[in-house]
Amino acid sequence: MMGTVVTYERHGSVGVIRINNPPVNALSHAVRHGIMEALATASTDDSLAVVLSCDGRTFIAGADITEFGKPPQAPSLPDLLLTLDNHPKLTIAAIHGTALGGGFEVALTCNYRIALATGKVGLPEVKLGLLPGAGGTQRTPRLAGLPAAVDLITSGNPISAQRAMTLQLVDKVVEDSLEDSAIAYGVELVEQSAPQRQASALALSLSAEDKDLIESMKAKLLKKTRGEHAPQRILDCLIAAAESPFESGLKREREEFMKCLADPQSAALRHMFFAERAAAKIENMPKDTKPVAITSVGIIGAGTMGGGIAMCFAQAGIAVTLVDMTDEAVKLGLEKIAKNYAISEKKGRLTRAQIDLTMANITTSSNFDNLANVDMVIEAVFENLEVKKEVFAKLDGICKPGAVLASNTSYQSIDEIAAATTRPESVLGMHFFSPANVMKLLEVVKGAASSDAVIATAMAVGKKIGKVSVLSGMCYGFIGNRMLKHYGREAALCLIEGSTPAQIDSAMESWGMAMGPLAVSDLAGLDIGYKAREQLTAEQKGDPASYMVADRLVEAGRLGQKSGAGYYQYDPETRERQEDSAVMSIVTAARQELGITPRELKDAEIVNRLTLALANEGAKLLQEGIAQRASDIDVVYCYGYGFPRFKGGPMHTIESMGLDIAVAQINEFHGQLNPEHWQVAPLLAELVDNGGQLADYHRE
Ligand code: T1G
Repeated sequence: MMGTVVTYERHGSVGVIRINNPPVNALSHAVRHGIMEALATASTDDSLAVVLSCDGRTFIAGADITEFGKPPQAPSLPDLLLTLDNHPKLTIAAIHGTALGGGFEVALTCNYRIALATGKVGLPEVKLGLLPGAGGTQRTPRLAGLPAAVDLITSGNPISAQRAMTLQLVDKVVEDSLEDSAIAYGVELVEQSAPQRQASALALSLSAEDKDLIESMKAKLLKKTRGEHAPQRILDCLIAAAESPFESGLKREREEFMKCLADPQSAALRHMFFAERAAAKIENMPKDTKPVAITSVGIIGAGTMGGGIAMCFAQAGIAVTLVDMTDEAVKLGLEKIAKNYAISEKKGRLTRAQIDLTMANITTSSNFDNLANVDMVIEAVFENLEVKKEVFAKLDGICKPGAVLASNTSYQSIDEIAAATTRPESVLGMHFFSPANVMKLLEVVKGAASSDAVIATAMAVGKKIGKVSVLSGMCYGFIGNRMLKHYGREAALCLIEGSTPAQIDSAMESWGMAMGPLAVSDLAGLDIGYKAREQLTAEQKGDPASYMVADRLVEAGRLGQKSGAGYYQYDPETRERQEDSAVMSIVTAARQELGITPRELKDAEIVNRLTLALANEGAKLLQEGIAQRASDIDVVYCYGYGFPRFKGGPMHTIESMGLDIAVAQINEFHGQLNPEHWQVAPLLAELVDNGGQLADYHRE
């Protein structure tokens, strides 16, 4: 009757509809169909109440995201909820794990909700560029009030069962035996002749405060979620909820939901949802590969990166030994960590108790011998190959067999570093991004000798410390920085060809980048690139037009934010960037020296050149096997380089643009600009020829 994903059974006077659709009981077509059938059975049998509960680790965690973009199959979720809302029997949702999205909308349509104390509820649709499309924007404010609904639905963050109860979104919280408690609750409610409450029947009005709140949220979200459409559509649905009867509010919600579903932003955010999960999977890794359990870690280098990395591990409850050359250096490092935590405490992100607990996980030393028994060491000393090789040779003599030895290098060869030890199979790269305690990306770099177990360990520990780990093969700059070189080159060339720092950065920021390329260079420090170029030959440095201005700025003492000026002047108080005519004088001088006559560049050309330069290089490293899959590159750029998630990353961007259009544009640039810079990646040409997709590409 109902297939295997939904069953219906009686427990005395109570009917129990149980869903079992692993891994997260998503509302697939089969589940919707099964529930509809079970409701029909319950509506005609002599049960007095009906409980909806789920097997496995969670209550329904939402609509089945894999079904979006495919032809809809009846019953739709709104059809199902209409039946549930008008069901003749008293209905109770039994919530455990995470009742999210459509799953929480099912619960909100039941007359009562009971939850395990460990349970959470939420409406995360906005994170997928969507909005609650089955009554969530209409029922939530009727139960919890408009302010709470605004927060819950525009943030998309789940709340605890207790918090939900204070908001009238959950009626009862139990510590354990959820299903039995739900059945007993049903009997109790029937005995009390409790009404079949419907959230849809509750009144909701828009007070003056609510109006002000919504207006201020509109402005705040416009700023915070620059360029994203769903948050504004959510607010429109919530206004409709307060200004119109339930049915017309529901109709408005459906219209806005369909706009979101058709919006490329949602396709990009759904791509990112699955890309993040795919990135954790290592292809061709033997199934029996066991990651080493990491309970203690040594961090070498108590500078900005070392300190940030130490915070990640300490916060995850892993014992950290922070080591530097002198006691003074580690003391300074620890003080910096304490200062960072004081800021988090001030901003209410962490409590003093949490900070003390975390700090207790960090011990410091200037003696490498204290690393003899740690499970993993991460080296974060300054970016010099010889120094790193010395450190690893020393660790080789100290660390226990089986310890994982990782380098936080951004560029250097993992193979050369590993060769400085007698155990290259234990060496790999773990490339964190600054500030390491904030940025979610971790590039795990496998060397030629790195063992499967060591790689699996780094990927697993990355998840444990709250990072999104992406595996990279070994090449100069790995995935992110190798591609960034081409992005940075085009930004520098657009400047010298006729644009200004402000135009380039605002073109990229209006397009969606968190920060424009030249402002990012100022943040990172122009001297870093300058020193790296000093190590290169003229040939390796490439076209002087792509670095002359940056060199001249450094030689003029303009190192970026750290010196108060770079491509911009920075307000010493607010750190706000201001345009500076002195920069354009340097640019003009460089143009004259290189014989370049400036021309007008459109924002569209700037955006196209920078995003295509990224994706073209991405396709090259994908075909070389440096990245396992195209979506990994998207994860790297969205979590490490401020690429807008609602664009889905550089590879998704050209895929949705159309590879044939992207290749045609690259060929056009090849004709108009420096041909060396615009050689179409062979993979892109192949995919255009054979009608293939980047998303399906797997290196043989
Ligand atoms: N649909 C399809 N697959 C899903 C899924 C979903 N909703 N949620 C998770 N998966 C898959 C996921 O891809 C992974 O697969 C496996 O389950 C485990 O997930 C009408 C429109 C529930 C908190 O946004 O936030 O309802 O990689 O690795 O870390 O209004 O999954 O193993 O092959 O993330 O324990 C709204 C999305 C949908 C929730 C569990 N719901 N899911 O986290 O496991 S839109 C969501 C999550 C909607 C209605 C609208 C998390 C989780 P694989 P996982 P986890």
